[in-house]
Amino acid sequence: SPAPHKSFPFRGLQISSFANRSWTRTDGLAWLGELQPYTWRNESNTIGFLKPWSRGTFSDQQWEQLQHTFLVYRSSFTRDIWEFVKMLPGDYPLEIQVSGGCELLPRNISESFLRAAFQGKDVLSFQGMSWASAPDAPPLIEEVIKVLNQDQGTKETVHWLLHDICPELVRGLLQTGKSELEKQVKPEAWLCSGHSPGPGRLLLVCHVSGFYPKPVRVMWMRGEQEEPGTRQGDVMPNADSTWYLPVTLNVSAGEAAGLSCRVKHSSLGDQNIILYWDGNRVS
Ligand code: J81
Repeated sequence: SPAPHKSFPFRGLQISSFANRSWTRTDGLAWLGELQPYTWRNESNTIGFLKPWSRGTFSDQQWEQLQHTFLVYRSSFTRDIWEFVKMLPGDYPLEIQVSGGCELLPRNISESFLRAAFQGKDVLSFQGMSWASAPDAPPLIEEVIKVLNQDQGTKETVHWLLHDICPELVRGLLQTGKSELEKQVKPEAWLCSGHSPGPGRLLLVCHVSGFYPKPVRVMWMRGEQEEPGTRQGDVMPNADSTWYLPVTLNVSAGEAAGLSCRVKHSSLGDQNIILYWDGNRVS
């Protein structure tokens, strides 16, 4: 199984839009770490497997049971929301996002969560054996919670999904998806100067690309000292499921010589990539 210090949180997401009294759709997706094994589009009655290892170690029969549970849930959820809207003040359009999942921790412990957001704000979560409102949730949520907490069957199902099914699913996926989850791809790096920030100044850019997994550390250095003005850009996806990150430093033209860019990544072991800025370059 993967190195114990690496964690692969599992997150299922549900996005439900209620445009008006008759139009609604619910889409689902799930992530294990930075990989997406499942999708569930509104148009489909089955959860789609996006990876050859998405089945994990569950049997066909276990998947059928899960599939059925989620199909019943999707239609009941939609019906429940129509009912809540009739009962409560407030109007369309409505956006409801539900996220839930689990993470395996050392010593065979696992942690699970389930929460829901209404119009983009957290409103409720599942705690222990019952539903609870989020801090600052609007008063109407208390009414929703009262109704939800009367349904013992659903509370038991949610508890079973979060505390039995989720960790078991993840344990299986860590086995079947091991090689992709543990994949390591080395970055390449190159230096450029970007658009000049002003007279007599240079924007040095250290481009780092093609690495996997996502965590990476890139620093502009003078000798052994990290330059405090180092600015991390956004980590962006390449088309081949590796990552790209630009890291910049704004310096006066006279101070560029002697600077270097250092890249640390798990695929490189202790072998950092170090590129020196050529003080004589014309760019
Ligand atoms: C307007 C503001 C809205 C705020 C956001 C709401 C967040 C919703 C959270 N609640 C739910 O997700 C539950 C919705 C469905 C649930 O209420 C039940 O209708 C549904 C069906 O239950 C009935 O059949 C069950 C057997 O199939 C049991 O017998 C149950 O007692 C009975 O009432 N429940 C389920 O489908 C259970 C599965 C829930 C899985 C949740 C995963 C996210």
